[in-house]
Amino acid sequence: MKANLEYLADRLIQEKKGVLLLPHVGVDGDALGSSLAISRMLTKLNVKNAVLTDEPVPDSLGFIPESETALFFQKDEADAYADYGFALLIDGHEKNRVGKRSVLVSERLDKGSIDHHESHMEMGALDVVDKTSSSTAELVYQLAMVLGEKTGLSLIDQTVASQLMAGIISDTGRFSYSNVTPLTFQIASDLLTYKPDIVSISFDLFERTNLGALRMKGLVFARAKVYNRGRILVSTVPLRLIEACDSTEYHLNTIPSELRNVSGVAAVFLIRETANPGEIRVNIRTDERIHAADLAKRYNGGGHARAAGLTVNDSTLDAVTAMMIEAASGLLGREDDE
Ligand SMILES: [Mn+2]
Repeated sequence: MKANLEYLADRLIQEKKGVLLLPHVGVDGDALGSSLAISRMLTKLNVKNAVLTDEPVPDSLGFIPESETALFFQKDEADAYADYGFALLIDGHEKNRVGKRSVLVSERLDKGSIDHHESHMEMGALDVVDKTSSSTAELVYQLAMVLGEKTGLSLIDQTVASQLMAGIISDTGRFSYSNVTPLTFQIASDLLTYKPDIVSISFDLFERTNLGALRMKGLVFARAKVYNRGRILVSTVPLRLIEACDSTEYHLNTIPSELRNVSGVAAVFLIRETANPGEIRVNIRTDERIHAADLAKRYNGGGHARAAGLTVNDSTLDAVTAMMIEAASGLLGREDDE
């Protein structure tokens, strides 16, 4: 990983035509904060760059400094980016995380990634992928150090520190998940010397809500059902419910972790209809009894050991629910086995 960090730093510094920064589809605090931090550092190094998202940046992430510089990519704009020389996938490294921006990447030989998700593909020299890292932001901090050594410039400032802290706080659940390591705290400790406003960052990521989102959460909790002697918990969300609450799918993002708090539960599934007919999105949270990313991988999804996700096409909430209960029961043992 360290060698790849060097290769990637060299590649970025030497890029003459520009770097496309591509956070994963369904952009979150880590993907966006990391992308914006790299963008700001590249700008300081006089390297042309653009952050392109697959969807409009959700309002809830608007607090991250310079989020207004991220561009919502439209397919008919592909020509505008044809002259860029390098594409960097951020907080994701597999093709299915690029979404409709794949038109920019597919024929492009020069690409790399910086990511901490579980990997199922062969890595190139420009892929900085470390699943032991709490967040991509943690890896971007290490990239900043290498870029700093190579150029003699200090690239971290209060803005970069805020962007990276947003990533770390987001992916560690405010330093409370099992992915936190001594290095996470060392990096956070250094970033704090630049005085990012971590009180606001934490509030914006985990507390701030609106009435629609609050109602949505209440309904998702009320609809939760347990299976397999309380070891599997499922809540399903029809699209009409999201619409009735005047909420957005994005507001569901912190709910799966809260569902996992139920005592005795080994696996949580939040299963929802998306705006695309027949498309069902599943968020998985587990404890040590089930490896979430391995389970998601069976359905072309992915993620981390305790948190993962997948998307099923041409299906229904009921069908996907039955499929998930069956899969998790297979891993946990049947109800009547013991
Ligand atoms: Mn992440």
